[in-house]
Amino acid sequence: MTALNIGLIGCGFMGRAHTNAYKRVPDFFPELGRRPVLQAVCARSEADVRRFAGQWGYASFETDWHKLVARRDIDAVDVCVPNNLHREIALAVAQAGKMVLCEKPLAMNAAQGAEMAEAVEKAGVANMVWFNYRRVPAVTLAKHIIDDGRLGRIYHYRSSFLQDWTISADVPQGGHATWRLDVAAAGSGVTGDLLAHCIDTAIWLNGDLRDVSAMTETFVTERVHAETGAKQPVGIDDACAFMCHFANGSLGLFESTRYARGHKAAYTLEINGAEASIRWDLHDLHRLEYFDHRDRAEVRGWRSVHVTDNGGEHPYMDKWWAPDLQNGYEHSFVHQVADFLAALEEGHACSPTFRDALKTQVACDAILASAERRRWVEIG
Ligand code: SOE
Repeated sequence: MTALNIGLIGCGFMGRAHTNAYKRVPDFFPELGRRPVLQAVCARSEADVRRFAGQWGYASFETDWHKLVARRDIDAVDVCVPNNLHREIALAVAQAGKMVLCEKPLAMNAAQGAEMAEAVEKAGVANMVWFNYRRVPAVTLAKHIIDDGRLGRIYHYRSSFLQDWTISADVPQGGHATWRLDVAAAGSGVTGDLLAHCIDTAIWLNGDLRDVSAMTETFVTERVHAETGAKQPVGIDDACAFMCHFANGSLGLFESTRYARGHKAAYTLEINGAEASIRWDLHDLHRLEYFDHRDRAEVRGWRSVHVTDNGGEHPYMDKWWAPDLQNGYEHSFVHQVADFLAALEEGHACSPTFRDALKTQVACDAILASAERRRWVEIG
């Protein structure tokens, strides 16, 4: 196995999720010719990065990302920092001729995303964005079912991502764990953070969006900034709902909020076709619900497919345990790394590339513009 030396920038929640994936892949996908090696991790705080490197097994650490990008012993850079740093780092990585794996959303806005997509394409470097939910086996199975044409003509796509962690006005904006509330670091609120997941999956399963009509709300309009200690206006959207037309003629309905009391990460999707429907819920991520109108009437009804068959019927599951033994959230990242490595070997791109993820970024910009202007916005 050839080594693929990883340089990770950022050691928060996603740094852990991605590192776990790099570590698991060689054990569970031994047929792959490339093996991720935890070569270096970078974060601004020396104490934090030293602890992270020791705990997760990185060979070395840096406190300046420029140094990590310049190192000759790094093949691929994983960008796991707040959104406002994605562009600058990704451009530098591309210029250094290295592979780049970027946390979602791709950028702060579509203009930045377009610049990043052009940069990696010009440099000819492998690139990918971490929209991990595509690689939950039940969601991948949904893709196979749709591509087989089993739903028939698709009429409706419905999706939501609900949370409740920012209801208290005491939650600060900015800083280590709460940069997602600071518009200068995040670019937007739930639109870029949560709806971006829903949109990426929707485009993958159901094709491009044609136009959008959206509303957003900011329920808490001032919060203390964790870095300055001062109370500052909140610039992000706390909630966003939008409807859209897809290019295939179906109608879409999407909702996301951090104010749905009782919900922590309630990502759901449902697709209704002329012949069959499917639905999926992150709370029960190993199940795909399926209804087929062609079934005999006596037995017709929603069935809950436990996506655990390991005989090749259910995506990725032949790599894991035994039928009926399910997997979870972290496996979606393992699968994404495995697909990236397989694509490298086979000499093709691994979706979502920066170019693919730019479509989601364009949709997010259109959604925010529509909410601001209170009218439909076409997606170019
Ligand atoms: C926000 O709470 C968050 O962690 C997102 O940033 C992730 O992308 C999502 O998968 C779970 O929720």
